[in-house]
Amino acid sequence: MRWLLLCHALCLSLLKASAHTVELNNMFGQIQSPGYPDSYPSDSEVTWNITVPEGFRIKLYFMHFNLESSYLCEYDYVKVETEEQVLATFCGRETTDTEQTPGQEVVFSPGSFMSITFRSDFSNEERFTGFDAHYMAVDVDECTEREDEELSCDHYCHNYIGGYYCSCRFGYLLHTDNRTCRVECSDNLFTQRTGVITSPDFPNPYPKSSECFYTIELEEGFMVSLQFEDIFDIEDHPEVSCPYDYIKIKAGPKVLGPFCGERAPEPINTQSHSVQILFRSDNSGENRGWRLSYRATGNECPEPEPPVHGKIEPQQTTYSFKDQVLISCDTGYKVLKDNVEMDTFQIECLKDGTWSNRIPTCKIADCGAPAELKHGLITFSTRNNLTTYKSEIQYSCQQPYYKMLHNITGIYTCSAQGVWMNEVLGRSQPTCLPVCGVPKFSRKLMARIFNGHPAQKGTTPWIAMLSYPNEQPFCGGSLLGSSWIVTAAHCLHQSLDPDYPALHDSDLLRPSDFKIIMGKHWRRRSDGNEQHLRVKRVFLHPLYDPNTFENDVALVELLESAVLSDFVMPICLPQGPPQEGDVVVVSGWGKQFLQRFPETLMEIEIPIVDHRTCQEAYAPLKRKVTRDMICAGEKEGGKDACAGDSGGPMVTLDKERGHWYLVGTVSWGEDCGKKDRYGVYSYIYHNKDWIQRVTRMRD
Ligand code: 4AZ
Repeated sequence: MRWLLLCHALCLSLLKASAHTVELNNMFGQIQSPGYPDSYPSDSEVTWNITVPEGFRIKLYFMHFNLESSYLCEYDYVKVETEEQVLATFCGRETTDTEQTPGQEVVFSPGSFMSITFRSDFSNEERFTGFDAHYMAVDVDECTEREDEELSCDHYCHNYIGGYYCSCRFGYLLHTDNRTCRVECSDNLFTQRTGVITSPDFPNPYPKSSECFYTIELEEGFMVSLQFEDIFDIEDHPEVSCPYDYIKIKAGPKVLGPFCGERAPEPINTQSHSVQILFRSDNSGENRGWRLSYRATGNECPEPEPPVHGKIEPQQTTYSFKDQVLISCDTGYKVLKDNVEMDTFQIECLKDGTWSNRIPTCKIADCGAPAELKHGLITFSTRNNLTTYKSEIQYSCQQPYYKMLHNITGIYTCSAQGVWMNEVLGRSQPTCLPVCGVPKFSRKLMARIFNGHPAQKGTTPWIAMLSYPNEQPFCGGSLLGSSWIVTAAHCLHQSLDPDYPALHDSDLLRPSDFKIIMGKHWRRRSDGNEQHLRVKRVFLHPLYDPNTFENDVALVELLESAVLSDFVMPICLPQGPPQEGDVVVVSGWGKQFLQRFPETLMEIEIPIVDHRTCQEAYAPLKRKVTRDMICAGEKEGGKDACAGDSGGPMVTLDKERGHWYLVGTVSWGEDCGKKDRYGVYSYIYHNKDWIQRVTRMRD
């Protein structure tokens, strides 16, 4: 008893001293009642504090359980708890007191901490063997088990052993809370005059933890008005004004809002051209957001009055700041602004409600005075010589000496663009070309006369006299156009040594060595119709041969054009070869029989001679008649050209076209008017291309 008493006092103090706490940090372990598997002592208290890492919980189960049984486990017990709550209290024996023993029950801690306390009271009537329990850390699947919505992932949850993490849908960013998904929405600039702005994802719930900035920035002078439309749903609080999510509007110095809830703000006229909108959301809530349309308006300008003969586009009922209108005029009219003509003119409504410019007027298109036409004249078809839109003028050439190239009408109309227009030539001018080969005075058909006969004045207006400055005539020629003379090359190449007539430049007549006289009839006298013309340049045919007289043709360019008249008119160039037997007229002031020169221009009418016949006639004399030569004359002789006639015209009438044309120029022959000796002429048709190239004359 002494021992017992002693023990009672000592053991109690000892046991009280054994009321201790064991800290456990392992991932698993075993805990047993004191003395296990022997019976546990009375008055004993042991606490095991098990701590496992965050993200784990503790699983506890019993392999053996044998404690004193009591009502509500008042005496001996095993209590399982966390810092906040008791998870289970066990006592009794597994065989008899199954109600309060753990049996197969497994206890889980909600968090990473579990405290197990074993306690025995002062008396044990029987022998109890205590308990044997095991614990282990088990993973928490935060993704499925988390009840606290405040802490769950906003979009996607990924569990791993000992923890979890969140991720976001495409287009979202994980907030620094590692849980909510926010959006990047701070760079929204609106510069158009109208637009619609919505919360992100509208009308789906807007993202959490986001701060969105929207800027409407227009030019000064505009005023932005805002109107919320459709759904308005921003997380609200019944007592506090917009504590979570809100929209705030800053316009100039004014700040409007915060706005939240389900009632949209009334339309707002900001009176400012620059508006900032802030939309903020916190990390919770599922609200659908908002949509607002904005419109920028400015001061109105008065309706512009279209000018007479003009219009204004676009036509609107009102015009306000920055609106532009285009002023254009009816066809045939031009916009006239500050004395400058243009097609259109644009004006703009300014911020003070005035137009940027006065409205211009419409002025009828004016083609101005038509350009003068050389050798032509202009007649106006409209009264008062009008040159405005639709006015008509008629160009005509000085008849009968000139005619219009291409035989066009010459009617020009003033176009809407203000230029004179012809239906064929467009805006280019007509050209007046000299009429050729139709003399005013037609020759009377003469009865056959011996030799030549004097020409009637004016019947050969194309004939040119080549004369030295001392008025001594030396050759003939023919007028082409108004500034060219065609003659014989040998007229301009006067070799000092007739036996070796090589082509030396020094043997060529220079322009100042001779002159051209047009309108000549009398050989030595003047009748007032002559024109003395100076020479500009001389062109010998490049294949002219002074030995054979091949290509005996030359062109003389006049320094001043001939004035066409009843007595001065060019000859036409041939359209084709003449026919054998065609009668040609040869004219000149050359020698007559008995070495006498005539008083006036003389002419003969002779037939073209077959080339072969001519060649044969000259064969005995060893003179070659080549393809560039053409012969004329009568077999029996008589009518012929002679010295001084060289270069002069041999012409015939083109009956089809009704004009005279140049067949040849007088070139050479054996003596003059001899039987079986024909006159040889430089064949113009053969060298027509060269003539047209040099003179730049067209057909
Ligand atoms: C000459 O000496 C010349 N019978 C011109 C023509 C004829 C003869 C001589 C043709 O210019």
